[in-house]
Amino acid sequence: MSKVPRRTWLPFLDADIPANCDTPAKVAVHELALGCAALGVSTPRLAVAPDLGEYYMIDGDTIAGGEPGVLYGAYAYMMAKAAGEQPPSSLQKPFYPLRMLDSWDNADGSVERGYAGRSLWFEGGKLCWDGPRIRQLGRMLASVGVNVLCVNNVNVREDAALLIEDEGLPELRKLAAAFRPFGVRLMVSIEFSRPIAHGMPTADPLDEGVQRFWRKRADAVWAAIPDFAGFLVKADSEHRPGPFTYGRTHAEGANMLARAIAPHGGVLVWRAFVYNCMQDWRDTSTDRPKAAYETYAPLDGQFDDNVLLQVKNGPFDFQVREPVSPTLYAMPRTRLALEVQLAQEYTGQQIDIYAMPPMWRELAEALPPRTVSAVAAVSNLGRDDNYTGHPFAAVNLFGYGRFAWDPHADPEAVVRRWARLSYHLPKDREDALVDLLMHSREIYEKYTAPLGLGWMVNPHNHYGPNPSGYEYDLWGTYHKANRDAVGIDRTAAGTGYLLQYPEKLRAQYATPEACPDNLKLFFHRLRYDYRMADGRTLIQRIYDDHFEGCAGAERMGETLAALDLPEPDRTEALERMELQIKNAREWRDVVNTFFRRLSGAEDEKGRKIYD
Ligand code: GCW
Repeated sequence: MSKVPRRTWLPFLDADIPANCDTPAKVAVHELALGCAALGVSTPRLAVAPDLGEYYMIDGDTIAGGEPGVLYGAYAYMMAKAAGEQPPSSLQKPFYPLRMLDSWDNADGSVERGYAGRSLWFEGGKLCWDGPRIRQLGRMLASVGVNVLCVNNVNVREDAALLIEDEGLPELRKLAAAFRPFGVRLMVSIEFSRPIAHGMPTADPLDEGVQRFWRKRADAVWAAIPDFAGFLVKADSEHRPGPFTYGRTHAEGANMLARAIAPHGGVLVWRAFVYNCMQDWRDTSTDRPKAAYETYAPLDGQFDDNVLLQVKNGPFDFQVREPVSPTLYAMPRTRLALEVQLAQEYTGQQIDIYAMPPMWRELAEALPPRTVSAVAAVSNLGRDDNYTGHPFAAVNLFGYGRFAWDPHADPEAVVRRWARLSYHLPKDREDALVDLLMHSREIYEKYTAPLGLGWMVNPHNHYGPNPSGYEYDLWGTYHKANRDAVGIDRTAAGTGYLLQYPEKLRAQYATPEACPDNLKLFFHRLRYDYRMADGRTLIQRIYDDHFEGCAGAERMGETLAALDLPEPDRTEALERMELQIKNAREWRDVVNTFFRRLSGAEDEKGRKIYD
């Protein structure tokens, strides 16, 4: 028998949704009856206007909208009431029409870069799930407007490839039916070379047999699931197969698949995460952050209309801080999707607290409006009781949905809304929790990778410090610290990466003086005695930031202990906080010792740095 699922930020919805609620409007009626009674507020009536689709409007006691608009409106109404705020009164429309969650779940039940337990819907090579838990998840996703779920890892392994084949489609169809009442459509990651597994001699996108193979597959998928969202592809990246094997471009590869699914209204999401992952560290002519732009910018205008090119927010790979990917500015004639990562691969692995909404706000401000037409987030979900490992990691799923709906929403208001819905703390404690979350990234950045220094992590698992861990490796991720200096010159005089930005953006990074401190060592190679704008030397800033970051983590521990969170969140959060503090001390001491040994520079404040 399944346990009652945790309610995360929707504690007032404390019963399962009956299986006969098979449309968003029926779910909305059920949820309003349940939630409004629990909250002691009047139950609005629904006016379904199919033309409105995802839009909704709350007017007095009526929620008008399409499907799933009325469901979004129902949650918006109840969440506002639960938070003691007014529901929105104007017509509500999402900024991005596609608000995707990409899970990196494998068919064997493991989750690549998963920090919240095993997969919620795979085990033993097959789809299988717990109904109440999936309905609770559907409720969570609909409450923040996520509308597409990619079911499997972009690294497609054998059993997952079967999802869209005759063996797998009946179960996929059932999962689609489970999420449909929540306005969530499914997507699947596919393997570019799949025709070969079916005995074909090639997967060349220009081969007619290959084109026929994919058309037939698409016909079968959409016959089983008419509202299926589309396919996601990782090609020619980290040893995945792709069009390069056949001397074809990524536009040729993507368009071939896009044409197979276009008659069904499907979208082909093609990831732009392509770089040389077999680099020789001695090779200074290759600079990994330049890779995506070099591959894709020349293809602007060549992708079909139903292709979405999905670009990670930064040019590397979800480091604590990166500049916005120049590819996002370079392709005005291509439909782009922005990819962010809720899974905290490099940002604390759902042990260390790291609230992302402030970071997404920076992104929204950096990107001109309508540069991207969709967003995707790598999921942080798993089978842990609380869905996200750390109970506070739920703020990132909640915040992501809010960001995808309205990228300009105030991040502090979003974080506060989540905190209030989840915990209902007295005002001073709520303030303390919001403050802790809002500063969590800054603190994490300081004790791990300040000043734009990425990649000092332990190889493979990516948790904990290892300053030289990736220094002589294949992945193109070097800081080149020596006894005098650290960082990479990526200006015109260096690797030339800076030249990939539009002219007016270049100036803000072009000189060490103009470049913001938090990206200085990403763009520049600086001597340890370089004077920062605040008068401190670079080496002193490295020491200070690591000491301050670690002290910040220790203070977070005190704040957390005084919050009096309800159980089991309190125990879960406190247990993880012990690990976070241990991690922060390790980072402080390892990184400071590394730089002191190299530079010979003493800490001006005489704090303990090891020999
Ligand atoms: O950096 C890498 C991650 C991989 C991931 C890859 C990607 C799914 O470490 O685990 O693979 O990014 O985004 O494709």
